[in-house]
Amino acid sequence: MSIKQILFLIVFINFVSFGRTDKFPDNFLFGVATSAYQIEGAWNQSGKGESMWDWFTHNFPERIQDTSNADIACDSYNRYEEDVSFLKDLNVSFYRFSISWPRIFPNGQNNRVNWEGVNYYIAVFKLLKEFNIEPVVTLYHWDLPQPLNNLGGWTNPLLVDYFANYVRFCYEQFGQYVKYWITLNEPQTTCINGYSSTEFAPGYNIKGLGFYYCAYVHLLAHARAYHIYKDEFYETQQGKVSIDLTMRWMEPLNKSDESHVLAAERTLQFTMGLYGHPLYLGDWPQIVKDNVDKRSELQGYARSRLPKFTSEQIDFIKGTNDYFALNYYTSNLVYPTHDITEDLNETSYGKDMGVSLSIDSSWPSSTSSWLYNVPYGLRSMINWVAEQYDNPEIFILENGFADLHTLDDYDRINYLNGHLCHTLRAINEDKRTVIGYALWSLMDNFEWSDGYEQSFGIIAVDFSSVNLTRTVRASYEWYKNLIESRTIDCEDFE
Ligand code: PNW
Repeated sequence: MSIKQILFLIVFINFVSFGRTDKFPDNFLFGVATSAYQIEGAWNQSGKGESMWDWFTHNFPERIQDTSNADIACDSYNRYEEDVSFLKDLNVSFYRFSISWPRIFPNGQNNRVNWEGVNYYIAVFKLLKEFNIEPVVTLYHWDLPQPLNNLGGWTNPLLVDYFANYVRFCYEQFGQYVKYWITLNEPQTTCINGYSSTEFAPGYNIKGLGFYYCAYVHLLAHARAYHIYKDEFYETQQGKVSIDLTMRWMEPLNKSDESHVLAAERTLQFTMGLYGHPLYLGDWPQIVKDNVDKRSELQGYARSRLPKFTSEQIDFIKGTNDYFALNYYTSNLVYPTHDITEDLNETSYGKDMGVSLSIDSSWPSSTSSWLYNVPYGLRSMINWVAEQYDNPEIFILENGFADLHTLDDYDRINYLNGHLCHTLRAINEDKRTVIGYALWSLMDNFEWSDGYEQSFGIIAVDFSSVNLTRTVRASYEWYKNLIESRTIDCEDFE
């Protein structure tokens, strides 16, 4: 080989292996996400009522890792101008945040309006508009007014009416600013952690029932909120309405064992399918009906633990997702454990699925016990959703990584890079429609039962300082650069 040929080879190898960058489509939306309870603080300021998370953290501090609460949190209620200045600096297309129901209706009902709370959100909307940042608005991110929790919260179908009154008011007051609405955030997470475990508010461990009743009421409330928008507001406001669904990707432990493949699919149906099926195909997934009805009968229940939808309700829920709001954080391995006719003494949704979950020891961990870095799981999840529900427009509205407050957060950058590369592959190679991506989170905040121990922010918040000092992390600069260049290096993320 001549010197010339060798030189050419070196240049060529460099070009293919180091110089490769991938570009996001011009209309792909980049944003960041937060939620009211996690950042606002001001828990009883200016007329706000008590939420079930206020009640939960004040009454059961031992359920939170560091016994903390979000009474003050990032104090964004008083510091939103500073927070929005970071959004402007990042140059995001959109900001996903949530409205606190008890800040609008202190007792949960529309007989008393807290106008100071309404004006706070209007001020935020106006500031975002000034900087050309699209608001993506979650109507409910887990902070239920406590008086409604006292009535049974998300197990009480009457909640559908209260939620309807609340969302109608929000559409009236804020609708002129909003093109993307999210009715409810991640019911899967709260229905497991809050109604089948004591980990999250309200901490009602209603084994084998809470999981399904909570899903039932959430779906009816979402559909009602969707129809109200379509019937009363769409014509003038022209926005889109979705429910935000989260999922871990479920990988069979042994891919060549058919029973493992079936176990993984069954788990996807019991988690994502429990919501996706009623929304896109109508009614609960067949496997959920078969398993829960059968086990309930064998356990001697007079009626199935799975509440039934009437045919009117099935039609009412079907077709009520204008886009697919998808959150993805991590994956699990799945294997079958028992036949559903066995182990009848234990009543739980886990037993109804007949599976167990584990993880692959090669998956890099985060500092959070449940969060492993599995980027291909996001691509698999996007493809599963697209195949099951006929290619909906997918908007990734949460994805992020936990660490212990480090400023040089290269593990986070690595996580985000991998997940964005797999998103691009889903777009370019699998031809899926993914319209945007929200990084969780703009800044460190109250991480539910982990308190302030785990940090998800690309901006660090010093919770011990008087001014709750915000400091940008390495990942902030990385994301800012990505938003500007719209390109990403995916060489290491095969
Ligand atoms: C989401 N999981 O919760 C919530 O929407 C956010 O409020 C939260 O701060 C963020 O993710 C990080 O936790 C999740 O176990 C909680 O797979 C748990 C899981 C997923 C999402």
